[in-house]
Amino acid sequence: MSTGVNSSEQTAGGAAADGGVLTAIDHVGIVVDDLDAAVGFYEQTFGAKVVHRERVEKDGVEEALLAAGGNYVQLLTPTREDSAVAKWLAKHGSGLHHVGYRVDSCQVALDRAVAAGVRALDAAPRPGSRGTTVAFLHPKSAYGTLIELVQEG
Ligand code: CMX
Ligand code: CO
Repeated sequence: MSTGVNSSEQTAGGAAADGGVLTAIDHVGIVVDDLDAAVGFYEQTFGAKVVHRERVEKDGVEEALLAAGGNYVQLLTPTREDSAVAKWLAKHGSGLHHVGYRVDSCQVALDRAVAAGVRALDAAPRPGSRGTTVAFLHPKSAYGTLIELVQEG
């Protein structure tokens, strides 16, 4: 998979050459009230293709991932009333929910953020969808953006 426009500035291992831990935007997470309708919108409007679909029980969501170059659009809908996404949908309606940044090591990126004073929602990296390892950072300590750190594998 392409690592995006900055790939020439990255090492073979994908680490940012400047020592930073963000290697690409992995995905944008968009919460919707009707997953099939939202998938249809991306397919019909942009010819986008669904590359993965999964229920993530821990997060109480069903997701559809659509390819956008080497990156993804992650459409999410709640599968249970008490999930974070259900709460968010009830309050805001459909819309942009979080940004997933790709990192080489979720643990390294999480440790660095916590050391910098950012509030982590996950004490340790945990399984995400499609076999990724992820950790979330609280939007209130990240300029109003829910941040997901995403490590392949
Ligand atoms: N983006 C920006 N701000 C957000 C937010 C979001 N996605 N979600 C909540 N907030 C803000 C709220 O607006 C609220 O701000 P105010 O106090 O100013 O009103 C504050 O954070 C608290 O929000 P809340 O509605 O009381 O919600 P909770 O504190 O119960 O939960 C959060 C918020 C971020 C801790 C919770 O949503 C969470 O744990 N999220 C991470 C897990 C997740 O979202 N999983 C689904 C994604 C799965 C995937 O990508 O694979
Ligand atoms: Co996500």
